Amino acid sequence: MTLSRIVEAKKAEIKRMKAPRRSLKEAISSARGLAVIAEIKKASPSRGVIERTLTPEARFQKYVEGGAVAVSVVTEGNFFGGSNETLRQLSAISPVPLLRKDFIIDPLQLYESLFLGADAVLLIASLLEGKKLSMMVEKALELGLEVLLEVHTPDELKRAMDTPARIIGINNRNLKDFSIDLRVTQRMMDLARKLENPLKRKMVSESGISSLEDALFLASCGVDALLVGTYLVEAQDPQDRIREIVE
Ligand code: IGP
Repeated sequence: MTLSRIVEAKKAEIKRMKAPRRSLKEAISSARGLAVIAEIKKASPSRGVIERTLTPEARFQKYVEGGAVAVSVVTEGNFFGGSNETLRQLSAISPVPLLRKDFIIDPLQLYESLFLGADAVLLIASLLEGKKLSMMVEKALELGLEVLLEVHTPDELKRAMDTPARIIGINNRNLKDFSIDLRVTQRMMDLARKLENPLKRKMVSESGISSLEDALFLASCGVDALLVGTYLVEAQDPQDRIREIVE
């Protein structure tokens, strides 16, 4: 019967849509030393425009060349100058997993991320109250999207550990006043080890990394990866900065 064959073919198509093509968790695991997730971001509320030299494509190539295990693409347009189109274009050519960085508060945005070609999405614990956090994490995973779950406070870390998210991001930046404190990573790593021993999740330190010394300090806190934006975006040759950190 033709209809059943059409449906069979559709089922296979849907299965492919749901299959993660590039795994962020595996990319972090397979890094030889410290993994770097390099971010493409045109502007930020705290700094204004920061990208002054390269197109997203050119910057992307340099990140991959430098040894970034994954690339974070900020798609938020109004405050960060990002665009969904950039993510779509990079997804078609990327050999590394792509993280969609946006303010995801509704399941519809998870479907959108999938269709834009994201491999993983950022979810921010402080924006998802109560049961909504687990619900959104589960929904993303169900769609074959990996989750980088961002936390900034002990309470958020505890909530994150109660979800099935396999990658936790510790944001050194306080999103309320944009202040940076790298010791947030140190304190949260201590707590993470108390909450889950041995730690089974990949831990990422995010934001405010502006020198090799910063990277080495965060590595000493025991994180698996660093998410670096501004420090790389301000460099015309970001591949050198990435190499310095990963080597
Ligand atoms: C990168 P920085 O300080 O290296 O540019 O930070 C990244 O952590 C930051 O862009 C970020 C972000 C976010 C952006 C962290 N959480 C949530 C948008 C949304």
